[in-house]
Amino acid sequence: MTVSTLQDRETYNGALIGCGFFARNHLHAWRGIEGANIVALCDADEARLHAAGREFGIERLYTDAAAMLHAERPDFVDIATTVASHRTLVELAASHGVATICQKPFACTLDDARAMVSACKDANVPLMVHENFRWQSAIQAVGAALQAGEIGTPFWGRVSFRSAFDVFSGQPYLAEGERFIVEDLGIHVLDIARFLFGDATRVTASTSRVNPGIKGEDVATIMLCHESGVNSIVDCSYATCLPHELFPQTLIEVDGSAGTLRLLADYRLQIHTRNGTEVRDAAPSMLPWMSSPWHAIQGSVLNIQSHWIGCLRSGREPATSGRDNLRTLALVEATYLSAREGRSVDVRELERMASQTKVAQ
Ligand code: NAD
Ligand code: 89V
Repeated sequence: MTVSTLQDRETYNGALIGCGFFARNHLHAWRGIEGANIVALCDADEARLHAAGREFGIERLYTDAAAMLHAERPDFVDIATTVASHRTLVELAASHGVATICQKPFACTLDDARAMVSACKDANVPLMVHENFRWQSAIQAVGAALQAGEIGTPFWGRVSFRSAFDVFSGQPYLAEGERFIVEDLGIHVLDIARFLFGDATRVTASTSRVNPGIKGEDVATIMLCHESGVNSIVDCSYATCLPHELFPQTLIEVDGSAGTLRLLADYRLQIHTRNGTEVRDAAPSMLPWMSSPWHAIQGSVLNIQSHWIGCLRSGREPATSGRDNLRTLALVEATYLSAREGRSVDVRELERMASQTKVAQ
């Protein structure tokens, strides 16, 4: 179904592929979004498929995505599988003319990602990457304050995620890949930096592994030069044991020409100007299906999926469209290249290269 034939509908029928750890959040959120109706589920693993069908009262269940798209002809498909299957599934959806949401990391390589964007463009179907972190209430509040010019023109920023939370029990595959924190979590933090400060042209990074029980890196420090003139630091760690575990909070510092902004622990947003200091509560809400500490992420899932329905209705391109996400993926790739070769990376040059460098496992 093309962008224009999807506009101005009351209800959109969706089908979800991948009923694993994170998909429950998608399904809970869809239930709360007016105009969204998930009619069918697919998972190659029958036990997971049937468990999700029972929990969410969805009866049309498939172990094969092509069979589901052929039989159901949904208005959109929500792909919540891990990255290895993304290109095949997005291209499958495009070949059926179905509007597509794809979880992050969008693709294994920049070339794959470009092919997926092209497939959806050629089929004239909308494509959104489920890049949800920028949709957290606190991150949106930071974006709104900067947009409103509350601290003047930003010139420096830091976007920081430091934790020792055990993500491996829920997502064991995270311990097994050659790459870990940049491709899984850094991708969100880099996307937040783009959301706040615009596209970056130069990346200088270093990475390391502290936890001996995993294969990939779990610490990354990244310096970005943005087109806007802002210089920012993106830092992330899953090896940081704090007296107050902050998972999954992202802390933010921005210095501007007329003041400073700080997103502090526990979602306190501090704005300081020559008129004084104000601290606002930017905490996410807690709906019955949400649970701490995940509620900030769960709220962002609700927000991004509501945005998707709004975009289908209006014909607008989603903020985190496939096209937009190519720029976030380029920063992931630039980070690994910079850390590996011990040099700064020109992002535009990297984008120009027909690169087969791996973005993700
Ligand atoms: P998971 O392994 O728990 O679930 C994936 C499911 O997809 C499995 O049940 C698997 O059987 C199924 N699957 C895989 N390929 C399939 C195919 N071709 N057809 C049908 N079913 C298929 O993974 P997860 O932890 O739920 O993660 C899924 C995605 O969500 C990942 O890309 C991950 O990075 C992302 N994620 C995002 C967030 C976030 O906040 N944005 C949080 C956690 C995970
Ligand atoms: O958002 C994610 O992709 C997750 C987590 C927040 C646990 O890192 O993997």
